[in-house]
Amino acid sequence: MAATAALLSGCGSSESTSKTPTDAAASASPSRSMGGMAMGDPSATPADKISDAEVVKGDFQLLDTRPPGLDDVEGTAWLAQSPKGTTVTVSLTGLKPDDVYMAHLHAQPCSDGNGGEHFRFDKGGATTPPNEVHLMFTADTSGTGMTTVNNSRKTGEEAVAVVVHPRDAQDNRIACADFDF
Ligand SMILES: [Cu+2]
Repeated sequence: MAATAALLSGCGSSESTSKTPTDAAASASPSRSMGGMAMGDPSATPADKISDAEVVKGDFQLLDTRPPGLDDVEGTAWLAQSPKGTTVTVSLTGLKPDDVYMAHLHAQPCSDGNGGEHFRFDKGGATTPPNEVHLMFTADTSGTGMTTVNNSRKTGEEAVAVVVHPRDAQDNRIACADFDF
């Protein structure tokens, strides 16, 4: 009888809390555990090394909306789609040492509104991962930054570009890369 009661009460209470949004916690504290799960892991297998994948890439081009001091930013983004979903890797140099950056998959080409809106799997859905693809990373002391993120769904050809921003000033788009589908 005691076991039955525990089972019944456990059923209702633990399930209902498992989908709590984590975005607020993630931006308040850039901890490894959050970033590793939802917004990238620098040690993950990069997109251009995923087996059984279709891989496209793009070179970052500077945008006029970039903040001062970022005129030498360059780099590459890769997007791999495999039976496991989508993997995105960004690799950049010329960033400000130790600064934190955010990159997203965007839904329009770089020439169209600097990438336009964020790509979303469900158009009317959440503006946070995993419904969007975000990559947060910190530049090292030489201004180099890279990371990789995985998503279990395939973007198809709808996520056409990656835009990188300073994490704390996301209106200031630094650079954009168009994928070569
Ligand atoms: Cu963005």
